[in-house]
Amino acid sequence: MDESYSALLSARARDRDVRPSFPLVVASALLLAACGSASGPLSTGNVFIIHISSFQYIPQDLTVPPGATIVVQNEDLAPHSVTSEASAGSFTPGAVAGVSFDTGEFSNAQTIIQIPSTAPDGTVVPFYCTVHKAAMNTPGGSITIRAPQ
Ligand SMILES: [Cu+2]
Repeated sequence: MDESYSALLSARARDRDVRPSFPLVVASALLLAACGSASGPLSTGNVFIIHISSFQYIPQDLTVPPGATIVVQNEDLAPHSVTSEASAGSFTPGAVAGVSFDTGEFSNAQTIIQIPSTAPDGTVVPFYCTVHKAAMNTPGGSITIRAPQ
């Protein structure tokens, strides 16, 4: 399951003209969640959404558990990305505590960020847009990883 899904994401990254519809992405994410077993990283309720609209990340700061799936929906015709950085405002791709992600540039479409199930509790990963950097209306945001208490 995980391998085929990774292959799907890789294929999508290679061919940017092929973009599944939003319902397909959500259905895929929910299907993955439903497939999560005791040994899997996903469980029901682990799907979150970041919208990008009018050059703003909504929400700007999001808290998720380890193993979360984050659907990123860019509603702008302009291309944006959600790209992790080691420190907020550096506008350089990077990782915090081994956690990194990068949607790549995409417009008017959806893609997925997968937070590792091994992501350390309390990790705060800043992110930015590789296309617009400080020119975004929200120049960045953050994903905080918080294990369920
Ligand atoms: Cu942007």
